[in-house]
Amino acid sequence: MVYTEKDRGYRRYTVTSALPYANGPVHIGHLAGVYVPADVYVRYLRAQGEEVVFIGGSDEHGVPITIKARKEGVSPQDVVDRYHKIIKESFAELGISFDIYSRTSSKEHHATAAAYFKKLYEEGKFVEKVSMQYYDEEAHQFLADRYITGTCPHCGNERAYGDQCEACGTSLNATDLINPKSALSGSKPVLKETKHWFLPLDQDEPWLRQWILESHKDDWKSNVYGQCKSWIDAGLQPRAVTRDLDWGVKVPIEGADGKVLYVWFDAPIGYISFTKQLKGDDWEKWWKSEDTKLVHFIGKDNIVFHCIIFPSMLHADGSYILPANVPANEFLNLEGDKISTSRNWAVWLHEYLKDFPGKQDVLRYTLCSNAPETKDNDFTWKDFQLKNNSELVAILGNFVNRTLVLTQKFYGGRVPAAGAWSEAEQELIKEMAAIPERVGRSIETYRFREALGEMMSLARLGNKYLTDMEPWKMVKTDAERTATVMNLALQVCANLAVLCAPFLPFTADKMHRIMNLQALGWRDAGRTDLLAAGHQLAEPELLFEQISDEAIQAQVDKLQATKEANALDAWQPAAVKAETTIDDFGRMDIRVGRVLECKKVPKADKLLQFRIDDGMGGRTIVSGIAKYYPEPEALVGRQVCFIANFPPRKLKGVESQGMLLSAEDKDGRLVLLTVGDEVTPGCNVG
Ligand code: B3M
Ligand code: ZN
Repeated sequence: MVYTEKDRGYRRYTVTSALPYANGPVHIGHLAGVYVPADVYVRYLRAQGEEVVFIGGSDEHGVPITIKARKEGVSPQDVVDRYHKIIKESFAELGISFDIYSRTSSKEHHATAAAYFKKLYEEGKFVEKVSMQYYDEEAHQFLADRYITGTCPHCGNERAYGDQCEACGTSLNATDLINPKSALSGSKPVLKETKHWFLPLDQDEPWLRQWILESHKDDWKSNVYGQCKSWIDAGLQPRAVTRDLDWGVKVPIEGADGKVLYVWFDAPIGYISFTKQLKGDDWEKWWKSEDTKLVHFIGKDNIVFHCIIFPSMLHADGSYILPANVPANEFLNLEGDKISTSRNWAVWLHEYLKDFPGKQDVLRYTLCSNAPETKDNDFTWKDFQLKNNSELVAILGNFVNRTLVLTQKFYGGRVPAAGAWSEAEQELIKEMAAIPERVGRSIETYRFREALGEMMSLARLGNKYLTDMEPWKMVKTDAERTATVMNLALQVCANLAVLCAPFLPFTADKMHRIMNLQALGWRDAGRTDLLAAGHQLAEPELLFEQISDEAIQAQVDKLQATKEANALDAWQPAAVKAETTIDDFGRMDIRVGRVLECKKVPKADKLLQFRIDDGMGGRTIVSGIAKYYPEPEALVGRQVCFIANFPPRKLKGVESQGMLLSAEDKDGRLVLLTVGDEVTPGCNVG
């Protein structure tokens, strides 16, 4: 049973996590923002004996999918099949313990979403409107959502989408955009008449204001509450819930040919259709009973959809419960820069799992301890290594390993009987008894970083206790006292196996295995009799291992390569310089010369020394291009261009009479300007 009195009234929990678009893999930003906290929450609730469904799945409709398909020249179904598989498998490997991970392209979902729309339509809950929408005359397509970009009228972000500005989170109608542009053809779209069905959010303001701004003033996170308040205060607009697209859930009514449900109408219904898939006829109590607590885990860019639009849809139906909480996290950055799928600036989960096999809990721990719970935060590989080496290895791992190895050494792996607890034990026991509730309350109020810290405080206490007691010395003089100390240290290990489980499920399993510990509930934590005297432990095993500088450097290098690749992609020719004149140019004396000799300048790794046949007796020119021509002699015989009338200057003791011309390519490489043998050394270049 949970600790928070307010939650005591619930008999079950429906926990959902945002459905990732199946147009790419998941990355650490998704995990830190949504999936790790959601998984910690549901694992904890299950340990408390609560009835929980944890609902997840892939969001497979919407323009992000069709843009990807168009880019790759494949079908949207090919795209979602590929990424649904990658996402589902990588979540499972990270221990994200969904009770179901489904997908919105499933026929069950299409049926549920279409039926949901049809019920609201037949009950007259939509406003039918013929309106002018943006149309791309080149692509012959209406432009919705990410098919159209423009400047956000609220914050000036020039890359706002037709349905939302990701910079300020505001939900938009495409016609709100300033200077709209088609993402398909780049052309300026025209307005064309089309019919759509609108959710009258403006009519929902009174109850939304009461439900959110009054009844959730104290228990919704301030970042969530604040965003909702600003939208409601700004005045909610009716919102189109259909689109002129062909990929999605077909609108199931007459006169809607060529239209599909707006992805943000159909996707949240996925939570419901997936629950139906999971629970069959028993699904309704998970969505319609007042004694069910509904919690949505999302990132901050999804707040408007989960706090305003989806609740409006649920309210319009009238038979559903509303979310009790939507503990949205802020964003996680990577090495000081915004994570970006399009720029491949991310740590992809499936790649992490390949690069760090068996280290799922290290990532879970790092992302939980660094979670952007109240403000954006940053992930660095250095910090990842530090969290592993100086916290997991040095504190939790070290404490458990020392305790088990000493028990193996002193008692053949059997738990020794404890004598009377001294003051030191009583102090530790008192602390340990209070920690489960502290961890539990933090989790129940969505403060996962704090909860993790509370759990680790027990490992720190255990570590300090062993260091203070020094049983490896005590055993020489006081066997009885040593047995008591080791017994309590083992009880602390058993407690940690319970308390770390929501955060570090793989480590918890390993601890249960090496202590031969039967599965315990949360309420068992805090006790000092979890391991009976005489209980046989298994062979000790290390819980964590050091992560090397080399392993970290390899990741940092990988990101550096991405940065360089992005720079190349983003490269544009430099702006043309200020105007000059033919006279100015005429003062430059540019000639062709044949390379007679080319060699490195001693003690100058950047310089090459050329002997040039300039048709006038020859000259020496020194040039800083050694890095790009590792075999200087290969240049002999080539015809180069050079400025002949620069004053001579000494470079590393060599007099250079002129300057070779080279082009600087987009990656910074210098390439000598050369001409063929059809011209004669010494002739002019103009
Ligand atoms: N597919 C995720 C996103 O906006 C979106 C969530 C849907 S949850 C119903 O990145
Ligand atoms: Zn904006």
